Amino acid sequence: VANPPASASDTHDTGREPNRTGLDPQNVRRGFLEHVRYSRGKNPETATAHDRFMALALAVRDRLTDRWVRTARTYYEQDVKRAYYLSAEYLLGRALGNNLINIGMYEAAEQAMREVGVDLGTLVEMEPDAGLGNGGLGRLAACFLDSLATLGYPGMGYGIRYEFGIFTQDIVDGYQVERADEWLKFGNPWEIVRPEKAVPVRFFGRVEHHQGADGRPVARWVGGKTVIGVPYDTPIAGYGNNTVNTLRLWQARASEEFDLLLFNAGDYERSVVEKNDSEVISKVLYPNDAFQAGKELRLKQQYFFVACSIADIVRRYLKTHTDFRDFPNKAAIQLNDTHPAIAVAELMRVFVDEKRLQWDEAWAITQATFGYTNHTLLAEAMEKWPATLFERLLPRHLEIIYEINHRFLRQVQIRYPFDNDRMRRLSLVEEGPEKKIRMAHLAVVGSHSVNGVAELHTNLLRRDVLPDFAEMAPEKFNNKTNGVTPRRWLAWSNPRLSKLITSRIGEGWVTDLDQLQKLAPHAEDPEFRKAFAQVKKQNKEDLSRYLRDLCWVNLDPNAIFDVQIKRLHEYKRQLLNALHIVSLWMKARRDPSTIIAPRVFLFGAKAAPGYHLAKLIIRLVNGIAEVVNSDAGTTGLQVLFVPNYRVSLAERIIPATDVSEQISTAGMEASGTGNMKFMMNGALTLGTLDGANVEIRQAVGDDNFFLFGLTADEVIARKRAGYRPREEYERNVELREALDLIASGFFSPEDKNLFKPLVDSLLEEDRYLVLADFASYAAKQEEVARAYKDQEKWTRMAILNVSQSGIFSSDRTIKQYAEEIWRVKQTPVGT
Ligand code: B1N
Repeated sequence: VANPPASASDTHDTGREPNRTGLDPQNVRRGFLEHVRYSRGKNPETATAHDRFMALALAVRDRLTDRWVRTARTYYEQDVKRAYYLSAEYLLGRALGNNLINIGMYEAAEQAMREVGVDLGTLVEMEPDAGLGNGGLGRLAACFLDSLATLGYPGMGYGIRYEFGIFTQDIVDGYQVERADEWLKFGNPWEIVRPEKAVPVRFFGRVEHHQGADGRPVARWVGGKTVIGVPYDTPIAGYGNNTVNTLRLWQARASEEFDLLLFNAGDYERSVVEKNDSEVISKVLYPNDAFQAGKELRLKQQYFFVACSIADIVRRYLKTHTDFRDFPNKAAIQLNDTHPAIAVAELMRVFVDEKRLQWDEAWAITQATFGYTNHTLLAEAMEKWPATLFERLLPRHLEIIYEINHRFLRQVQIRYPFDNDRMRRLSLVEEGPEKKIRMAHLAVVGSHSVNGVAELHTNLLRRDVLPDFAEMAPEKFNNKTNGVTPRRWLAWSNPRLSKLITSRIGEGWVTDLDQLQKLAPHAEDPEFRKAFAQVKKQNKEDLSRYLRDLCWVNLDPNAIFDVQIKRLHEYKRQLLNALHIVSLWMKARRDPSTIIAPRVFLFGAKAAPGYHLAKLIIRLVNGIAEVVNSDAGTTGLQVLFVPNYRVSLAERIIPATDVSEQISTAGMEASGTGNMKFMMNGALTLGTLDGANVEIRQAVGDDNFFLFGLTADEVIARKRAGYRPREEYERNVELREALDLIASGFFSPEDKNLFKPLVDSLLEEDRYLVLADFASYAAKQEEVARAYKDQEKWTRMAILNVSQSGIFSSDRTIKQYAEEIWRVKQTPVGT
């Protein structure tokens, strides 16, 4: 990609030379050296590796800046409709490599660094992951930002600038130990703070009702406390174009440095406490994935970033408009799950209370503006807030929610007279010992679009979770199957495979992933298969080297690399994987020839700090690893729990994977996105008919997918029929032996009863049907091992997986959101 010349007015503005931010190696080298000196205050000789990372990152940011400014100007001048993505989480990972790839200066940077005696790979490793998310939901938001920019859509992300992202995980004596993620400690070279765009946010207080001058009632939310939201902007560069969009993250600041009244009264301590109360709002990401803890601070976080973002969006609209009739033609707001759902009430508050719109007009505009994406069917993840909490924290919003509910239920009553049960089911308010606000219901009634994230998930959403809403407003419901960005998850993370692919079909696949289909015929070419297998082997060697230094283990790169990396959750069934490993190992002890093909089992997973059973599963996997790895009689089996799983680790592991474990109980995993990354990198999926696995299997064909387990409907039927896990245990010798060995304390010699809670939960309830699916899983695993022995056939299957992965590009997903929900248009940015 050629460096766009700065426009005449740009250079005139600053008087800088036109090629200050050129992309050729000489220019990059000069930019780097200047930042070493003038941003870091160092000589090349005294600069640390971290100084060098910062200097290069700043040189890269300089090279994004003209495009960033031009992008903003283009959207403003053309007054385009924008898509606003509201998300409590963005799991961005590292930015340096991705930005180098997207603006087409990776090779130039590599050469520039070589010329000054610096290894680019070492600098890349200096960058901490931006871990402002838990798992799939946050990573999806990050992939969407990449696709929006690459496709040239006017899109913007809003969220929270957590000072501490997802915790760092240490493994100590087999247990997870959490440490604070101090990602900002050494500075963040990508962000720009914009204090002039700060927004005040009110909490608590009370509502006063008056008669307005126009005779209409006026509500005034007064008193309470004010917190300031300060925006920090991060550039999001498209691949191979001039688009640089913005991710705007809000940081909470106390409204005054400290309360002067208190300070002057001598109560210094209390004045500083108040400051803490405000600034704690953006302190830390809640580390729960698909679970609602119901903490007041969490609701404060949600309202905080929503209020800031809505104010920002309305302010931007009013720069070019005088009334709100055109608002839905200029702004589409997507709610990433219900975490920002309070935005529905907040936009109504701004319209009705501040801008004095009539309720009905405000409501029509609001509905036309919002779309809601649901990401989970799990009951324990559904956000419901006690009305009492709402009343204290956001008194005006509770009134507005009651008004929305009143008007909505009246419509229900007209459509379904005398159906009180239906009214109770549809209400935004759950009655019971404690009144609660159902945030999903608020999001559904406040939006014109409600989508699930995979076909199966959307169908289950319609049928089982929101059936009354789907019946009343079927046209709202739609599916948007998730996707992942091929820039990070193939071009950047797997350079060997990328090069091989490009050598056969050209480089068009990077922005048009369906072109990977052109690889299918090459699966029949023995030369291509050989090169493909070689790439996988080299990636496995790289990973083995990395894990040797990190974990002090020597993994066999000739073994099958069988990988399960995702959050630790009972429904994801890491336990099924672990139980099977125990049974494999027991068989191999009796007869080593039962090891059909050598295998390395890799796990990576963070458990929510309060999720005791999940943490116990981590301890179990480590207990199993200790035994299996030290048993000289079963060298064909290795087990490793890789600590601190995160985006940058996924980038190393996925290209080296042979078998992708996607083994959730059918009907529980809304989509999954790791499954797509593995497929794109030539791993074969061992999976249930859950989430997007269904569509992966459809795309690649049954012959190239290892399917096992009950279907979602069968899971429901089994539970309805009265599932008895102990019967599975009695029936299956291998399962029984494995469970008995765990129960005996063999993997926890220091505490024989350590795993009793795990074994008991499996034998007594087994909510996720681990035992019911065990036999089917074990049988399919045996098939996997036999298939791997035919290397030619395996490689053919792997190539076919890559070739059919095009539909899982987030570019496809984002085009569907843009065309079918947001109605925003691609708006190229000129040079
Ligand atoms: O969202 C991903 C899906 O691919 C996964 O299947 C799904 O589990 C994940 C509350 C969540 N659903 N719900 C959450 C995260 C944090 C939180 O505080 C819920 N994450 C998902 C992308 O669609």
